[in-house]
Amino acid sequence: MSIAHSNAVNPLGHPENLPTNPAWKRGKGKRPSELLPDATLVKWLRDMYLIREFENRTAQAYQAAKIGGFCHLYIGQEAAAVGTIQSLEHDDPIVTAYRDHGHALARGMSVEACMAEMYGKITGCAKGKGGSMHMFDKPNWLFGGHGIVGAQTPLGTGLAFASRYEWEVMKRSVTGGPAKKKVSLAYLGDGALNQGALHEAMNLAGLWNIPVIYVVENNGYSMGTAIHRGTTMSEDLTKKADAYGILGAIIDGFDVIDCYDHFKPIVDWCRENQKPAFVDLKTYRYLGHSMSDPQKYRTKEEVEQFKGKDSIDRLASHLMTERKKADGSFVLSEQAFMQLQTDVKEEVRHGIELAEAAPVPDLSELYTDVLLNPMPNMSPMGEYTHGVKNPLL
Ligand SMILES: Cc1ncc(C[n+]2csc(CCOP(=O)(O)OP(=O)(O)O)c2C)c(N)n1
Ligand SMILES: [Mg+2]
Repeated sequence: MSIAHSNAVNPLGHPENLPTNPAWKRGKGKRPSELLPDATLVKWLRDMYLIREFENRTAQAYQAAKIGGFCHLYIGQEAAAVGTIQSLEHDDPIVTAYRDHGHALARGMSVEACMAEMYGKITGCAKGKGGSMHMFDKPNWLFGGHGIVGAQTPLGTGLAFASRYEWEVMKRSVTGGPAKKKVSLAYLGDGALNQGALHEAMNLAGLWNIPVIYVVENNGYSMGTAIHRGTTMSEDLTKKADAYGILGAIIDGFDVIDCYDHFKPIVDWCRENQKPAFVDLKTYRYLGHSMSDPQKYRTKEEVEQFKGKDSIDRLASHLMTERKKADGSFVLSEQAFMQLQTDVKEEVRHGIELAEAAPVPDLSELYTDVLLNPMPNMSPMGEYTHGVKNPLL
């Protein structure tokens, strides 16, 4: 007797029509980045350079004890945030882990709001109460910055579910305006791959066709644990997506153009079909896990090898020596690149100056924004709002 459990129908459709096999890869049509205005690519360069400069200045401020608590820098991974966020609409929600300054800046948060948050100042994006790991920016559709490894993945799934519910059931957006087809991104580190919450979320996303993309920022290490020592099938993580009937892809997250050209078709497909995806985005962090990490788990040569193909250098060189304007000249001159760097340095310096000068929150802030109960009369939780002391503490 044979018991057949297999479902013969491929839930994703014909392989030819999948966004992992876009037309440009089959020699038809242009790459998505070729269709963009030159100025857009220069803006990407600026965004990545801004993150790099911001992080270098953050390291200095941390060493000078101006920033307290945990602090995880994004240097090396800039192309991952910029390439993926640039593939979205501005009102597509995103949620990420604690290495979050790059996502916040790439989403449009000001240097001042981001730095003031780390300084614990009232002008910070979370009034100085969240710190480095908890960047939050509702106007820019960034729903945190989360310190518990993997905890943001069900939240990203919920954001995507809410968007689909608005579009399909409510036919309106609760934040105003008409409902539209959206995609949400839930970023996670490779260390979150083994968290149960991720697998519960992926199962629901696959089962209910929730338009969320799980973006694994695979920098090869979870603190000091190399990925192959921590998770199964590390050489092909898309097999984890297969298990839930979710489209999987491996993308170079170290080259912003390549990242965009491969990621954008996936975003478009998820939006159009309201389906989930899972992306193994290969990247690398140049610095330690956090500000205190002796890095005994990797060699200096390995770090140098990645620095040798740095994403900012690569894009700058592409714009200065390969990509041409309509008039035949290169898109970026050496002088314009130098000016860009000077402007960014000034922007960061000014933002830090404002953050330093800003006041710390008043003590009364301890009791605001801590818990918001939308229906205080319908639940005993009402007692906890409006600054009432938690009786359990
Ligand atoms: C549930 C949980 N377990 C353990 C930790 C401690 N911890 C903080 S960061 C981290 C490593 C995560 O690495 P990865 O997800 O690869 O992110 P990366 O630091 O490389 O960006 C761990 C284990 C935590 N914050 N939450
Ligand atoms: Mg990692």
